[in-house]
Amino acid sequence: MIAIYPGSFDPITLGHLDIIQRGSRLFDLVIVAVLRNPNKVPLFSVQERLEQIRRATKHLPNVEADGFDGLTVKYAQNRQAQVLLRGLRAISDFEVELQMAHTNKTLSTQIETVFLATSNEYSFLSSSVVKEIARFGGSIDHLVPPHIALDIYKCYNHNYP
Ligand code: COD
Repeated sequence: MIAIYPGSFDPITLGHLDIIQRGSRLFDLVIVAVLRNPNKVPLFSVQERLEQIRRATKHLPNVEADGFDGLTVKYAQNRQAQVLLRGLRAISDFEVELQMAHTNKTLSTQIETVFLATSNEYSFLSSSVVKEIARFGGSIDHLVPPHIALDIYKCYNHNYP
């Protein structure tokens, strides 16, 4: 069974990676799909994010990273995927995720959304939190893989704290 894990991943965090790692044990292939979103100004380009994800998941043979445009379900259909994999951190995620899952169901009845609950230690973690801490010179070593921490510090012109 093929699962798409769609998102912004700007940048990918240990919380995302936990979902990918656990998803890779459930599905034959997990495709981490980065949306090319013209409405958002990202910290990293889609190409940079794909390289970060590939490096962070190189120990997982059944995980790949790809960019996509447009509707997630269309991309899933093109990749012959049956599942959209999503992570849940809190009630606030649940409301948004449920709406997204129902919307996607109206677009394709064949594709199921599967949710994995966050691991306890990552329940507070988001890409925005990581960027905010780094912007003010705090340490993010416990939140993202080391190569991504370096990329982020570089963006904010900070040395490794
Ligand atoms: N622990 C567990 N899960 C986590 C954690 C964590 N610490 N951090 C993030 N996650 C989960 C999120 O809940 C989400 O499920 C996933 O990881 C990705 O998160 P983000 O923030 O990188 O990506 P999103 O949620 O902004 O991605 C939104 C999409 C790009 C998937 C969405 O906008 C989309 O599908 N757009 C395409 C247009 C479309 O198809 N629209 C119709 C559907 S509404």
